[in-house]
Amino acid sequence: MPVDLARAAALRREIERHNYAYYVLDQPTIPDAEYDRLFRELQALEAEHPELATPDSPTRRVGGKPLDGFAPVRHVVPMLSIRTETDTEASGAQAFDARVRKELGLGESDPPVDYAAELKFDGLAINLRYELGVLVQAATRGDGETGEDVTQNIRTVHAIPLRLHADKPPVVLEVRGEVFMRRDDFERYNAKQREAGKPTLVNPRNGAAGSIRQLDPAIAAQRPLSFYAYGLGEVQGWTPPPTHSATLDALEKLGVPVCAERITGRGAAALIAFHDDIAARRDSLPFDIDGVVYKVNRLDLQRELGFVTREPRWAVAHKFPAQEQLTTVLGIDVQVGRTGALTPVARLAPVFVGGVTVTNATLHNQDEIDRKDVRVGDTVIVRRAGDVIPEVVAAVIERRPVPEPPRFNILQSYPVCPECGSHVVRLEGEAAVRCTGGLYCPAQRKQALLHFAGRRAMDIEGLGDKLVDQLVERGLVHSPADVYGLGLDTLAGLERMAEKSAANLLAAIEASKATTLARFIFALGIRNVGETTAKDLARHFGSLAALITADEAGLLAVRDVGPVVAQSIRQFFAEPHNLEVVNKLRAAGVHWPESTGVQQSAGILAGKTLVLTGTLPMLTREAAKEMIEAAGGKVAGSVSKKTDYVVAGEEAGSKLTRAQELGVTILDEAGLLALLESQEQ
Ligand code: 5U1
Repeated sequence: MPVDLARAAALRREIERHNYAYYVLDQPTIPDAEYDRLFRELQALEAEHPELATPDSPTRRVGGKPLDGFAPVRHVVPMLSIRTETDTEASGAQAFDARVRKELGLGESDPPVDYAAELKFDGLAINLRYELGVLVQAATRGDGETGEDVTQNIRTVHAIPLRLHADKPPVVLEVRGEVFMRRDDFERYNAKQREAGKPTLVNPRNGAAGSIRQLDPAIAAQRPLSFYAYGLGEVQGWTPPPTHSATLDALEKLGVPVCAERITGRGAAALIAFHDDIAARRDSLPFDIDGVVYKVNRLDLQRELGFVTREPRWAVAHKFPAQEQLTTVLGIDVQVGRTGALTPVARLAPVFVGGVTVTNATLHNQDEIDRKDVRVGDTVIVRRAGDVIPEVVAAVIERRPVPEPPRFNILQSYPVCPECGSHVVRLEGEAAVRCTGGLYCPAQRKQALLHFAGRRAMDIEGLGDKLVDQLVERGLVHSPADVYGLGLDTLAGLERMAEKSAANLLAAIEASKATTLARFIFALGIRNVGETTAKDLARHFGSLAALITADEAGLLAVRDVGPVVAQSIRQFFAEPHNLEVVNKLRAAGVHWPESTGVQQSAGILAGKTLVLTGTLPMLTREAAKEMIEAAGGKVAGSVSKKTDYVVAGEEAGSKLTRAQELGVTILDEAGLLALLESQEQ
């Protein structure tokens, strides 16, 4: 054998061995880089000697030229469909067993029938034709008599062997099974697409079916598909074992993927046990299934039972309740969560899905609504899997009413919170639209109270979640200010509250009135204002009034306060409902020592904005920033007309040019230091 030919054959064998280990056994044998090296070597050999390329070469898995259409393939052995039972109880298995026994002429005293049971995969049925062990054709089921030739796309499915693992392979072996997409592959693929701003797949099933029907195999090659075999078509030159389960074992030995979730057992009881086991574990399987399949295990009995129309009498599919259905969006409401996030919820025409009637489904947030383009009046796919809350998977655009309903925008439809009437905002960089009435909104009441009473906030010992639940649910507390109006009798009347603990709580409430400005700011629960920011704000402004009236520039002058935090603070105090609660708290006696803060300390750079660019000879950027801020200045990221000084070091780039264009004063490090020193004198 010429050297190249032998090397190509060896590479093909080795690469396919690694493929099998990785995609079928899920046990990678070599690092990706090494695999890539082998693959490239084979590609190079085949490019140099096209005569070396064989139909079973792994290089054919990357997808060939786009097709004009799929050629028809007539199935030598028709691809039958399967009788389906949708009832959820044991009756499906019992009825099947009773029918089988009757057809086989078995009486009550005859032994139970041996069955095989396996999963019904939610994908696309495929016939793989191997001739002398080499995959020569792959076809869809079509109408059962004639399918479509999808060989090019099927070659891209790494789990499908291009050559069977056998020294003496059958002359012809047709393997039947399902191409599907695992859930994790589906999620990963969609995440990648989303990141690249490309279209996503609706669900794993569509992902599998759509990929195989792709006319461009290069696109199919990018979709992560899997395959499991469940039966045979035409066979020549091979005698299958006498049972279905042993046939699947034999296929597995030939390198064909077969799902391990299968059993054999006697009588209806074994089938019922399998059904119940899989039904309980359905949501934790790595791929979607739509039920289980029961089969008479002995192939001679299968032959004896034969077919009715296009369905074998020896098999039945026991379907689980569908996890996806179509329905109509009647309207879109919002629900206000504990943190004030407004979650859009589609109100749906009632539909039975995942075993329950669904009338609402979450739309998550505005970005999801935009991405899925869901509108009122649309026909949508609704999914409910296990205990997960139902969600709208996609809108069926072809069924959109004419004229088109408008796009749905939360901020436009809900300018104020439906729970409390406070204004509603979407902060920069956040997916959620939020109610700003944090202290006042009933939806946020419990959360706000717990936070307010927390150890690092007002530190009201004893006011924990059980108590907060009772106080809110009995309508005793509407906002944190009401806590200071609670009396001993009221507290003592609560569940699990004795007189003593009520008195202790009352004392803790009283003691909390004397606090610090930092704690009070933190206790307000302003979004994005944590304990450290609260301290910085208190130190900087010195009084609550100064904080409340601070404009954006004033807030941005505080250490570590960026535009998002500044916006959160401004929005919080712009909401009259919040100010009302703050006033009530002060009226109730909450107090702290006030100071003038550091904002008025007129440093040499007070009110000035500086931009740092390039590398300074001595000072690090952080050190320069600290010195500027200590002198009352603010460091900004970009140069504008409002910039007072640009401090330029070495390799200063576009910021320096911009400063020159705008006529902004430019300093070097020495100039900056001189300016700062002039203050100290
Ligand atoms: N697991 C499995 N799925 N499935 C689907 N076995 C199986 N068998 C089928 C079908 C349509 O048909 C044969 C019973 C002919």
